[in-house]
Amino acid sequence: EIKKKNTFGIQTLTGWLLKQEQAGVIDAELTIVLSSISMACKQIASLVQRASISNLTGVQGAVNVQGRTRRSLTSSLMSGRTGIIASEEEDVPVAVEESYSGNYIVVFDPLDGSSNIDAAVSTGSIFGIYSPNDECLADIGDDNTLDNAGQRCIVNVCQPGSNLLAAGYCMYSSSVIFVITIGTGVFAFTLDPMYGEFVLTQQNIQIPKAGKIYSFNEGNYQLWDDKLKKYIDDLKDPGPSGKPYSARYIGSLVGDFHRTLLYGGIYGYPRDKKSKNGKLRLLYECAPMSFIAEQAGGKGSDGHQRILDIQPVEIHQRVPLYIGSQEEVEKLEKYLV
Ligand code: P6P
Repeated sequence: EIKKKNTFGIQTLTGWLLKQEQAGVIDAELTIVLSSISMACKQIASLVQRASISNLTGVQGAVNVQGRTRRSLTSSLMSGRTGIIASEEEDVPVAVEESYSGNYIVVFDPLDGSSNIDAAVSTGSIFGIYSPNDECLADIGDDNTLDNAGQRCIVNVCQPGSNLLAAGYCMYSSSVIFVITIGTGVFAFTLDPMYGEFVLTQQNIQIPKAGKIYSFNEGNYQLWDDKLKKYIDDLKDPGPSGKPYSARYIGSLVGDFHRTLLYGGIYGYPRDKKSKNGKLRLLYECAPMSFIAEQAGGKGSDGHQRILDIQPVEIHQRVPLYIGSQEEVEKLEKYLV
């Protein structure tokens, strides 16, 4: 008996987005924005995978790959229905020229962890999408950047993560995985190199409620405050189970987060004596990742409050980040009271 291969079981990202649009979860403009982001991520994936071949490694190489990924993501967004974009690479938000512009506000980090490129360690692009904001676009300066009159746009880009409509990342690793939430759970799509499409590989991902993996750069241990040191010391205590936590840290937020999303545990980038607010950016690193974490049943905290409740006051604002399994983040918060 010939087994019927269920060719209709494969769902591409494009097909999934169209289904969400048909179901009224997202509108046509947002579908276009998300499609253009996924297209840009495919381009970045090939850039990253060929970095050492096309001489994009080493300091100058890293600068080039950073520049090229930024241009690729920005230009792809330009062709989308985006109104304003704010990126780690731009000092101020950039307005998309009138002819292309839609209304959505997209914040992104084109290539997080890019210092890992030379060693071919996982890197990633992170994005978040906020609701349209018409009057904001009216203030845009002639050169498409937000001049002083455009301060309201800055304010409108600086929205709390609780306003996010969609968030996601693309991880460039042993496989290229596009993870997205539009507020209805977390979905993962793996790039099939055979035909260059992202195909649905995991749906409604749930972070394990607890996990004995902690992901911190302990090189900063001496700079941390005593309550945090006590928390880390206690994780190493084998305790009655006889098994301490395991440490896993690759120095790339997207790779460390994706492992935490699937295996459970906690990733942390604390404040320390040198960096009063830690290192990671609220708008285009911590908030999008926290939206994903919460949609998967986990938590994202600055140690005292929900990341998604923080009202950004500056585009490149930094905050401490503790993110992952609900029970692990809550345990950490108790130590920091
Ligand atoms: P450190 C990469 O530069 C990054 O922004 C995150 O991707 C990563 O988790 C963190 O910084 C690594 O920082 O200080 O441990 O090298």
